[in-house]
Amino acid sequence: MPLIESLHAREILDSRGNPTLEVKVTLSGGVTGIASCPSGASTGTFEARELRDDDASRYRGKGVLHAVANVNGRLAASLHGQRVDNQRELDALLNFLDGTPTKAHLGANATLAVSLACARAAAQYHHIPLYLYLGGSNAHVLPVPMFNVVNGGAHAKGGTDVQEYKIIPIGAPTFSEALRYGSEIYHVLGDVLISRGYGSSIGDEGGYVPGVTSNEEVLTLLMEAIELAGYAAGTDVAIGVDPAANAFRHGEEYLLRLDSQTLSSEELISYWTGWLDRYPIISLEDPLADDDWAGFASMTKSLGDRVQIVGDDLFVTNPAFIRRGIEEKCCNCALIKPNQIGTMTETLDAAAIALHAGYACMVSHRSGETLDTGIADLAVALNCGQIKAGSPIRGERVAKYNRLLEIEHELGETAKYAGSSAFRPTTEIDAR
Ligand code: 2PG
Ligand code: MG
Repeated sequence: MPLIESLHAREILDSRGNPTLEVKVTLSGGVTGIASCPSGASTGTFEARELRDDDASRYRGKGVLHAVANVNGRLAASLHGQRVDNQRELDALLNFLDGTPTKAHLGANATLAVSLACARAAAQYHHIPLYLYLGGSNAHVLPVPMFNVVNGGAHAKGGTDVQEYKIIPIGAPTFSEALRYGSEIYHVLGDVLISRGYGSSIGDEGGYVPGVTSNEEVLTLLMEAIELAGYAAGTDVAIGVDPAANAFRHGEEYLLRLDSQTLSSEELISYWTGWLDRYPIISLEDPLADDDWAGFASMTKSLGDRVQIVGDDLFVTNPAFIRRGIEEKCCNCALIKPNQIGTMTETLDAAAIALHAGYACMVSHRSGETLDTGIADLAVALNCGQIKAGSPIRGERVAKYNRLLEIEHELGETAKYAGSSAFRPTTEIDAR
């Protein structure tokens, strides 16, 4: 039986140079599993709590030594001798030991790193890849990668109000070809920006931060780069946007600084509708703030059969919030970020609830990342067909895409690239 012998956590740095945890679990026979936890900048109000030391004398308060101590102390003692390959039971134990609804006591950064490290060790013990361990023997769908090629909002100070502009190679025949499309367009876009005198500075997720004069201008630049690279916008490559609207919500209104516009929730919906009319946008994430459930419902009703509306800050990968979304018919896609909820079991539950109701799911990285590739395996495990992991540059971003190349190779003939079939805009949410 694969029993946990020891757990050991260390403080490491993420891609923004802030501390996070890496956890190693060792089984009695010597098999190990290692995992680390990412960190967001534009976080949803109700995300599970990331435990930071708040000790200003280290890392400007962002140290994670308390979370590390929680793993090396209480969790190591409690998990010693437990079966590693019963993920549900292990994660239930983590929740029990934490005792809060938000993992505020142990820290979701501690629990997620432990949960994922255990899943890796279990997969390793059984000699199967992580995506098969998490997803079962039918895991075979390679997700459509959404490349965040222009960064703004909380990921690029002084950039656009809109946080993410993504290119989505829906028309590629395979994942590896999709990656090639993305890389080529990324570099052509860089040339276009330089030719306009926009510079080539880079944001947290590897996207450019051009000095445009409106939020919409980026879309015209993307269209140009897609076509210049030799692809058809809309059929080969579509566009996705994550405004992350919490960041520009002020009181009851939304302030688009770059456009010098202050809009109500209804006016902002019209603003996005204009974009849908003019550009091949197939995915729109957090178009409204995360307390605007009524706005999301109204938008899903009017636009849900035209575009994928993604709940990120709205749902925070939390089964309870996704259930509320289903009840109130908000969105038709759930973003899936393991560290928003803090265990692999709850992540899998959140996705299962969404998929069962007819929602699409998009697995996602965070803006502060590590070299951990767990989300690549998770996307294949879910057969959900969508992943966003940033631009096709920077080690912590390409690690996920390169892991997907490896999985594609491993699956061989049985690998199926999701392509446009992964995007099923609908207003038909099943509220059973
Ligand atoms: C988002 C994410 C990832 P962050 O809003 O979708 O791109 O950003 O990790 O900063 O929350
Ligand atoms: Mg988001």
